[in-house]
Amino acid sequence: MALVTGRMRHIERELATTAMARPTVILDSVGSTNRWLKEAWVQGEARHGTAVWADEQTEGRGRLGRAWESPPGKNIYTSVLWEPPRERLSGVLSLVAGVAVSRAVREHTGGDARMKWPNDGVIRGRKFCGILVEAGVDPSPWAVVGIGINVLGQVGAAYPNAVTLQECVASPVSREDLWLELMAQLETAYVAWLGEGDDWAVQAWTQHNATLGHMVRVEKPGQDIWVGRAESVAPDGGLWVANAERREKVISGEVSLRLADGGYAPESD
Ligand code: BT5
Repeated sequence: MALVTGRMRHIERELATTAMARPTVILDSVGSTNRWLKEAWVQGEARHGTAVWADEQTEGRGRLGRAWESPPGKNIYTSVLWEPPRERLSGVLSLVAGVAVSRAVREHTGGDARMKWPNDGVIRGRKFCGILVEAGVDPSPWAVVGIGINVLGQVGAAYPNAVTLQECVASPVSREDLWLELMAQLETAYVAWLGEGDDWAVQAWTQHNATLGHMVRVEKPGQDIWVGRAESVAPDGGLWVANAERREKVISGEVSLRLADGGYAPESD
């Protein structure tokens, strides 16, 4: 089993937050940080801000039952619990988390990190990050915000669209420092969204996106594939796509989004 680094163990002391990542549970290995945190919350052992960070996941998950490759010693696999007001729970949470990821990566590495709708962090047209937000209202509103960031080394050949941050930026990337920055940015973004509303999240997300303005291919399981221009992101996190014949709001969780030419994401805007 991988050994968590000494710094990772004591990292909570270096946090610049008041609620986010307080407390943080550090694990050598876990099935999925999202599942672990959800279970802790159900058992009354997690509250708003509680975070978990694992060195390795043996059953890391993406959307629609897909797998998230999570080898030890290289990356960030982390989940944070949010307890937003019931009426504020929506797909916008994924945008709020995306804002925090791109700001943290820009701040820490200087790299041109962007968000591909709905939940992928991309740099130089390849995926370095996946966000999985799971939420519910029973017995009170909760959201588990799961973030996987490829930091060091290389991702397996099975994922040709994937990249690690260290492959894209010149200076050394520290996963501990990046995680600290991510927690600070999650706190800032959450507080701004709570106070200023969903439009704040849409605007902030739009600033660093790799989707709007591009021709995209909308693929819903069991339905015809169509191509349109990605126009805007709605306050509920949906994506407006339009062509001469139709205009539709595409909902996250239902679709895979590709560029019209089949590419994964633009290299730059
Ligand atoms: C995501 O799903 O991108 C969300 C991934 C969320 C992972 C975090 S890690 C911490 C927390 N705990 C969890 O169990 N999950 C969260 P989706 O959009 O469905 O993309 C999944 C697809 O990305 C896979 O089908 C692969 O094609 C690709 N993929 C898998 N591992 C990858 C990796 N490490 N880097 C880049 N792409 C990957």
